[in-house]
Amino acid sequence: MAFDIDMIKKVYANFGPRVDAARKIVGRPLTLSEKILYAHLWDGDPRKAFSRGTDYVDFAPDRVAMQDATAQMALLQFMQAGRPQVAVPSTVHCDHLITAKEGASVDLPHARTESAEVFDFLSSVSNKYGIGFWKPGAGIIHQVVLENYAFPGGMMIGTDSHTVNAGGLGMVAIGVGGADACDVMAGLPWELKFPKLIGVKLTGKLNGWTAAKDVILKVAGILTVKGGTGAIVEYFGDGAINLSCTGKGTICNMGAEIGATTSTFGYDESMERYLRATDRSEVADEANKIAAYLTGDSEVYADPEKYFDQVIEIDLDTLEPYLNGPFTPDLATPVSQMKVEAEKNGWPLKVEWGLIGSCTNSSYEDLSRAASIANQAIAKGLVTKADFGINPGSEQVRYTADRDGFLKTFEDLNATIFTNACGPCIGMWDRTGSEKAEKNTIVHSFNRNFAKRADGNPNTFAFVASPEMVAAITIAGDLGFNPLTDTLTNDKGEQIKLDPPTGDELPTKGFAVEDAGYQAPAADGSSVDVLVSPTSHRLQLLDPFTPWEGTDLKGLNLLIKAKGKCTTDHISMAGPWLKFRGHLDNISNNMLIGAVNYFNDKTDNVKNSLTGEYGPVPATQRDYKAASIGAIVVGDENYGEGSSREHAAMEPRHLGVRAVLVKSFARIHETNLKKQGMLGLTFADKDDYDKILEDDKIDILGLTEFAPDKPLTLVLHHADGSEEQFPVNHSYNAQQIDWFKAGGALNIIRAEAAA
Ligand code: MIC
Ligand code: SF4
Repeated sequence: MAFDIDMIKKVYANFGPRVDAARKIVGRPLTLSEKILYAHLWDGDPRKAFSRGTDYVDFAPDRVAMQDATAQMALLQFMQAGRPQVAVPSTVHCDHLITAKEGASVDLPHARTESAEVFDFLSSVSNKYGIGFWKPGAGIIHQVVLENYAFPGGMMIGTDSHTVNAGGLGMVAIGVGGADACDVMAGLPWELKFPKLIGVKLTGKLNGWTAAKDVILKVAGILTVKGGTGAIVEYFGDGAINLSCTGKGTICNMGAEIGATTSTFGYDESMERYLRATDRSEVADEANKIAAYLTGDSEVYADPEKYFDQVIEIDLDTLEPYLNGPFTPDLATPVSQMKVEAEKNGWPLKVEWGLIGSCTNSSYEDLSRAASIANQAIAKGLVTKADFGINPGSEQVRYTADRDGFLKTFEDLNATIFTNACGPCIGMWDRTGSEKAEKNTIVHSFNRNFAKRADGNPNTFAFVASPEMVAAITIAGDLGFNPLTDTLTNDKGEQIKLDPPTGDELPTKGFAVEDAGYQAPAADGSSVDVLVSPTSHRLQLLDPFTPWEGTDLKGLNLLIKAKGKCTTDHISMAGPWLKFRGHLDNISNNMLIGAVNYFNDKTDNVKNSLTGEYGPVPATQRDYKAASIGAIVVGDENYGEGSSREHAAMEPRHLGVRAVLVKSFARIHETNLKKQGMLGLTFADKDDYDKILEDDKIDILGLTEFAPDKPLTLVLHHADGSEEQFPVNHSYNAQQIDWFKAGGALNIIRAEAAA
């Protein structure tokens, strides 16, 4: 599984000189984020200062990570790029395609059979192109990356929005679509708008029931799901140093939920301890040599207002534990006020399930602290009132937690130990009874809680909390339970108060594992065959998208005007659809089925302008495609928030949608649209959203002079014969305009490889 020490040494050899050069050019002390960015410029040594939030910059990431659900599309694209091997160290992790039902011993073998075709494909492509392959059961990508590959000061991209988790080990790690990963693996630069910077100063020390999770639950409450857009969040201060490395990972992980490009922490002793505990003393020794470069300059942290675009301060001494939800991760309620809030809002107080796991909170420390609560419950004669499920983050965590008795403790409380995988976090949860769509409450230690996310039931109210709080609330079976003040009645009728959690940051006896689940690629993969059956339902080789026809787009149909929240889960649902992630045509049957139609408040029900009848979104669009009529999708704020899945961009592209026009975009989704040759536009005046009517025919003008910073024009031909027109903005730079013209970025790479 070898982390690449030579690569790390090379990064570190350049790091100091490049940071010194950047400091001179920028003419002031630097934040950590800036140091990492300037040390990873595609052109090598820094030559100019970049403006944050404006300049597009080419970077050279050190690594690529992909998970099974997105790797399929990333690698199908890579196969078209015409390269014999990946250009940077890359890994694939099988974690999303494993349904949680009975428990790991039954579920894992079942998944291996059910998704054998996909796992075999990923394993053989990895083998062929020099990619490390982590088998199903090895663990969740971000936990495995933190344990094996992340390193202070490094830059990584990954085809999953929670790639940002590696900020816990001082990286700038960023979630991207598969097409971006494909570029970097093909040896091309990776482009990003130079981010803005949000500084979060942490003071004090966590205590009592408060956990690292509560820091980010609080930050999410302050910044909301859009507040981090276009920014790196950099944490610093004494409070940061007092957090464990995996706790820092938790905080960075959920930076995805505030839309942040990524989050990071400066190198410190907690990271050194973690590196040594995970068998990477060599990396720690190297990092120690340049430690001063692996954190922000002291002047920056002494006067943060001067250097960050925004500064937030959180005192860990007084931070309360939070429960965030339902239906959005930024609705933050202190545990002490939950009872009142839930009663006021009609959120069901009875808790049906408590789930611990996900890439956010499945570390050894997390399990140990939750187990300390479970242990008390057993010792004090309490049982869980709700069902209880645990997904360990990796085989190494699972094996060690088993050795140290935590899993037995959970099982003694009737918990089900699910596979080391995403499971319920991504709707891969065969929850008994969820089809009845009953109103119910669950609590979990995951990061996302959009409607239907965990179990497909729109009436499941999901609340996000720390693992120890999830354990306590699962035992109480009551969302309003506040373990800081409330008591529970045990089997003898006594009133029991739970003591605050205790736990170990790292296993005192060290980590252990028998088989971590890693498969190294062939040294020479040229003779490895990658087979994709033409009759497969799960995999389909890609056909290139057609280039732009060279004219303005006229007479487009309005496919849907989406109302309110439209996340990637609404555009391309996960759960049962995950199995089609390698088959573009089949997965396109879920296109926008979760989006709410502005004109009738229904999901998956739009007017077909050819027949006048209402029908499902994908079928309607297939009709337009068959009739060679282009279409446009209109959306609200933060359209495409959530996941990095590029299917949300490729499906509309595949089915003939020509443009997506919204009030605002989430970053990864906007890039994904551009990469696939789609037009992603924003209303110059957000009120123009109201002008779009159901029967409109729409023109997009100005494409023959498509240029950076030059708005396009939208013309609405209303059904009553009247017309309206208004400007629409775009953020395409010259290169992205080339992607649009070529019909997608991959068409350009392919042409270059063939030349
Ligand atoms: C998620 O948490 O939504 C996912 C599933 O991990 C996605 C990636 C995907 O859609 O496959 C993400 O966050 O990027
Ligand atoms: Fe997996 Fe959930 Fe993490 Fe996404 S957020 S990588 S689905 S555990």
